[in-house]
Amino acid sequence: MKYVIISNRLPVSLAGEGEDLTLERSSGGLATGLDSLETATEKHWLGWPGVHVREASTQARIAADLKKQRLYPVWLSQEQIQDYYEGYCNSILWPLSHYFFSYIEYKELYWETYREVNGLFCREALKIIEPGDWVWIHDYHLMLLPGLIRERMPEVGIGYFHHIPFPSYELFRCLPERGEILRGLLGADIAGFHVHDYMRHFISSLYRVLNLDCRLDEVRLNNRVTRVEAFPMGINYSLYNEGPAGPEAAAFAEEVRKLVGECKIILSVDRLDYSKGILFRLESYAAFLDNNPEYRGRVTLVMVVVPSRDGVEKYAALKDGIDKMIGAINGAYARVDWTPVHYFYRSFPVPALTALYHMADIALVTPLRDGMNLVAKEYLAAKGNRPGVIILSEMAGASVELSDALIVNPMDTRRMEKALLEALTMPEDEQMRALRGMQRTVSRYDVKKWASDFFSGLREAKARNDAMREKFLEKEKILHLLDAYRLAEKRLLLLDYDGTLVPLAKRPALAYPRPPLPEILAALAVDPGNKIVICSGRDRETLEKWLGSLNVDISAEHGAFFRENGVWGRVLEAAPWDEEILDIMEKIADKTPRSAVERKTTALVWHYREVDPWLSDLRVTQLINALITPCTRLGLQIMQGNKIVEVKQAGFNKGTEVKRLLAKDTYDFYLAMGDDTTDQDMFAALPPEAVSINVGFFSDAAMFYLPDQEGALALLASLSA
Ligand code: GDG
Repeated sequence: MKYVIISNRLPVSLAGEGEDLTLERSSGGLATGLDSLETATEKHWLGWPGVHVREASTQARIAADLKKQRLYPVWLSQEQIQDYYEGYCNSILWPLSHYFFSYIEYKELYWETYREVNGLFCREALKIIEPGDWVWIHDYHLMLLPGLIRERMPEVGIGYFHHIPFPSYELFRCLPERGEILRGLLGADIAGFHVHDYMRHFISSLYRVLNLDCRLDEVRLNNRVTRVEAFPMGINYSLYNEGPAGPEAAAFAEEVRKLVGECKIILSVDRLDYSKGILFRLESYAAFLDNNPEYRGRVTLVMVVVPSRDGVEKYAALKDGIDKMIGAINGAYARVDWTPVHYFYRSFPVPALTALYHMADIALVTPLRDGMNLVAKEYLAAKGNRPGVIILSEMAGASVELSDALIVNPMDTRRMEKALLEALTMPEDEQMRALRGMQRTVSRYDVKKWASDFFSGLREAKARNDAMREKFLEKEKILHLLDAYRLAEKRLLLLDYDGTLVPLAKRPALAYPRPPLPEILAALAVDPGNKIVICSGRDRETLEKWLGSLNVDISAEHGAFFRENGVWGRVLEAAPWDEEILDIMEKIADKTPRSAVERKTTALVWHYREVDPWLSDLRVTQLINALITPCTRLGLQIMQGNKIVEVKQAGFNKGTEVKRLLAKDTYDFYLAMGDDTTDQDMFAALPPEAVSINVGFFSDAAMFYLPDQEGALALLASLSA
């Protein structure tokens, strides 16, 4: 067993050139987090090394070197780098996910190459993944990969983590490939996001694009579940916390102090990216200098911009804009003894970066959108016991945890300007109080905890999928069941109607029986050893009309009424419906298009199968809230089923019907099939040896499950043959 990490980039950096090119391992946050996982387990990492290498001999030499460190390169061609990485990833998915819709440059070729490269990653991955391994796929570059690996290795544990925001459905729906992307992600046992907002957007896309049902944090597709969860990524806390004490950091700090003199330092650190809000930040700093002349010469902005994605046109234009704006600010406000903005368009070694963090009086972290933003957390760790203030964008995932920061809207330059003043005048003890609280959070939920929490989630999710596979009624188990059926002499067959004998229909009236169902039931009924009971929540009249001519017994309205040998009996007396309850239900139906109220003798049902999921969620909550008081007063039960809310008289359900039947007779074979929550009562009331089958999905109460209604009918057909 080993861990196989797959990300677009391998954690390596480049040294040398041409024939002498070598790749050295770099230890980013992710690598540190993974290193901390059970050291006994091997960790293997697959990804693009970040460079184009044409010569096969150089590729082979580098691959051999990397392999010693359990790193495996996926070599991309120049075209693939351009159309997959710079194209689909960074000119479509990135701007879309960061709400820069107009920056999208859509080309079909980009998508084709994205698919091709995901396929290439899959082929390379399959060379190293073995059964029993744990696969962890990272980020938006590889969203098809979980599904591709799942197709070839149905039982392997796969986790996926999304490092950037998952956009709102209204944006995500614009992607022509939205369905394929979502299905790709659902190949994972668990899909992780930084914060719950992205989970919410992902789940709403699943509802609306794939029409899938999510139950709390689980979504079901193809007889498997994918768990959806938030895992806010942390940092290597000790690296940043201890960094400023090192000699390299101290020497760098001295140089910086010489450069800025006594000025208070406002620090800004980002990769070059339009999502980071650098221009708005500069604008608010300029406004601050303009409106607060007393701070000129007393503060300075140290701006680090790390070169990134320079192959994408928008980035080159942004770089130009930043250069010009900094030029304009320095041109307008600089004095011979003071520079308003110290600008570094480069990357610093980690010790230097930690020194900057430690010295900075204010960290100005104001992305327009950011999945998490680790700079904010690194700043807090590096501050140690020194006061400092963090001004943080509400659009960064980090703002969910770091609520003690000065939270700003990064487009509100006026608010940012005020926040700068607030930070500069904040008493030190207040700064320390806020820092301490946030440091506690960041040190506790560090990158190790993040990685280990993710793996715990993955293990649980996989265990659930394994348990489900166990319950799947596959061919061999069906043959076994047929044998037991044939050997038995006296059998009780309990069959739910909707969703089990007939497919669920848009409207209840459309689910009438059609061939071959009547023929199958008739054939089963011919056997004198069979007692067949159709156990439904439907009313007597409909069941009588649809099934009355067959030689089967019927239980209607969840066991309130029963038909035995053609004669109807009842468990309780019907009472007229309470006006208040009727009124509540009808009002909800009136204001919810495509929903309807069904009146039965012992139950009132609100059906909402065709209603938009967001609206139905709202209405279900409203309806249940409104029903609780009158139902409690009248002793009525509120039940939620498959796209229904039902109010019924208490004291009976499909389970009580089973008990009534068992009290009257004994059998040597029991079979129950159903698909809804109400059928779980029926399963639970049966003797332990009974064969209970949940249709549609795995259920804890049933012994087996069949994935669909067609399978359920086919099973009955085999029994009747
Ligand atoms: C993506 C998501 C999410 C910066 N300057 C230097 C330097 N850095 C390092 C920082 C930090 C990293 O770069 C930047 O991480 P962020 O989280 O801020 O942003 P992205 O690169 O956009 O990362 C983001 C992240 O994935 C993780 O899931 O938080 O939202 O967009 O670690 O320290 N490192 C060095 N010198 C520098 O000058 N050595």
